[in-house]
Amino acid sequence: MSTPTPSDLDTVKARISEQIAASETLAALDAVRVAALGKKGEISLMMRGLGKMSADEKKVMGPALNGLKTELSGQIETRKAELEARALDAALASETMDMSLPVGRPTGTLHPVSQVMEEMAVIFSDMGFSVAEGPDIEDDFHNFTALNFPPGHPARDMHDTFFLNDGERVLRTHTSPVQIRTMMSKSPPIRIIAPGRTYRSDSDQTHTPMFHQVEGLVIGRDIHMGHLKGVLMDFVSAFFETDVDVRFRPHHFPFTEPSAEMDVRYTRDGDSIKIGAGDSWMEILGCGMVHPNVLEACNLDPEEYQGFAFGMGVDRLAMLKYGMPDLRDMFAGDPRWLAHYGFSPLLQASLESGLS
Ligand code: 2U9
Repeated sequence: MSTPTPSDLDTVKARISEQIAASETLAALDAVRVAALGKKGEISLMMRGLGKMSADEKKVMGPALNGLKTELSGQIETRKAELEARALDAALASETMDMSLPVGRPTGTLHPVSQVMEEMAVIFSDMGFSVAEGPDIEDDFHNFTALNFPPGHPARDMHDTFFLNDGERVLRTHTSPVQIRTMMSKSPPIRIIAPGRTYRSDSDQTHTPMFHQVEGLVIGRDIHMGHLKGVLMDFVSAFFETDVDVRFRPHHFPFTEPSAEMDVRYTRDGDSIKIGAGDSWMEILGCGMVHPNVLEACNLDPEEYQGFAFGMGVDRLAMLKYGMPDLRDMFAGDPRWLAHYGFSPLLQASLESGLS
């Protein structure tokens, strides 16, 4: 091989530059790089030839070869960046996902218990109530003592109440401790409902050890039984979405005095039950004026403040409204039952558009 001259390098540079520009893929570009600048590449071999040159030749060709190497490396990097950007653009174009497209028909449904709790919250918010919540694990004071359950009352019994292993704490047997906590932390006027899970050691055709309640509490000045009747009569008619005839029967609860149960008129229509009118009465909730001892336990003066409270079982009301025959199916988690009795999670219950 004759000793190359700087003008030979111009020819080499033009040829390799053309190959770089003509490379359409990263693999083709890398092949050009290896053939020119790799260990046994054309430029590398020419650099190795420097050793055999005269001192004068070296002085000219040394810097010329280094310059060529730097120049070609730069061209290869530039082309590589171009090809990588082009590959990214192509991938972005072919792999795009339109996040605004609808997902199709949702397969999950809202459990009837959730739906009914939602409906109750809508009805009571319209009457100025807000929703309050509290812990499922309670202490004796909030679950029993503050609610005027005397020591030794049967409801405190091991047979009815789930105790934690410490023998102190309990799974709340009603949501009433939420109202106790509210009365102790806020001042009247109070208007709340307390929906949630409750627990009693009871299991048969009409009882599950976990069940759902919605309770309500109103505390203010000059609150009386008339307010209680008005709120509850309006509630049942809104809930069953029809005029409902009701009656109040005297009853007893430790936490209210006087206490009552409210019945609704109903009739049977074949297998189904029609609420509103008819010759039969069905009990659907308990209620009463908050007992003075309960107000005092929460540091409220019964001479200054009065209130009414009510409580109802959500699971039974859901069965009544939506015609579910068996309580235990509610918590079996069978997807076929949920597909049949469940509600669309996209439709919000509202008084304007209808509750269900
Ligand atoms: C406070 C004061 C009073 C809540 C009330 C009832 C009547 C009632 C039952 C209905 C069916 C429970 O789910 S059920 O078994 N509840 O009849 N609950 S008055 O009274 C209160 C609550 C809190 C501070």
